[in-house]
Amino acid sequence: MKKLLIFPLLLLFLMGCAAPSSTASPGTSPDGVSSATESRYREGEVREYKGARLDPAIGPSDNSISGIQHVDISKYSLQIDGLVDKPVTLKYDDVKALTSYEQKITLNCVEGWQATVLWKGSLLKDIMGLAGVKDTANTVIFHAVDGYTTSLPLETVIDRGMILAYDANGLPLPPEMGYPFIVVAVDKLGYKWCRWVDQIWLSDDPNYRGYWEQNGYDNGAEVLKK
Ligand SMILES: Nc1nc2c(c(=O)[nH]1)N[C@H]1C(S)=C(S)[C@@H](COP(=O)(O)O)O[C@H]1N2
Ligand SMILES: [Mo]
Repeated sequence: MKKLLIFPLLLLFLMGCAAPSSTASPGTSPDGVSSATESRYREGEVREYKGARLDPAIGPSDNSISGIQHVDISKYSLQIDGLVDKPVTLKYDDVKALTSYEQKITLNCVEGWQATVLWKGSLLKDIMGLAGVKDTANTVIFHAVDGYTTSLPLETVIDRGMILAYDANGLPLPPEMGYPFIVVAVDKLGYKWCRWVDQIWLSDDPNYRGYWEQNGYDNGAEVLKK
């Protein structure tokens, strides 16, 4: 991961040195976007929102526990279960049928990269509401098709208006970023952004530890404000 980051940076630095200062270096476009970043934008991807630049929805490298997952949407379903009145099983279109919200939010990975992306999706509150959340629930546990899990306090999910996103920068979420769904865990570190989510489990265990949390990562995972 670190090596992968250093190489393009070094390349850019060298190209910057070689180019005359009056013209853009060959590695950057006129607005200063590196060619390495440029190549990660997909065709038709929105690159700007209200005057601010958006990063490519596909990150600089994949760091998933079992590689990129390719979900067959005809076989896919999302289960809402645990401390609910009635467990429900939703198809992709059931989630998309709910009121949609757009949020420009930055994903911060502990490895040092970040991506500001325009996400679009349905409120987790609305999705969980379809099953009816019991009063005893205080923790939301996300499970994904690769066996990954992570959790968030129910209150935080609701107070921050967190969405389950299906679009990124105006296009359906790419497999790399969790198609069909990613949790947009506002102000939480990257490992709370569960991708390829296929189950939302309501729990009363605030000490539940997901995959990286069991491996020593902080369960709070707040992004420190500069
Ligand atoms: N299902 C699943 N979701 C996941 C992960 C994973 O391995 N599996 N990795 C997490 C981590 S550590 C980060 S930073 C973000 C973005 O992962 P990336 O660095 O592989 O792009 O996805 C998160 N969600
Ligand atoms: Mo991460």
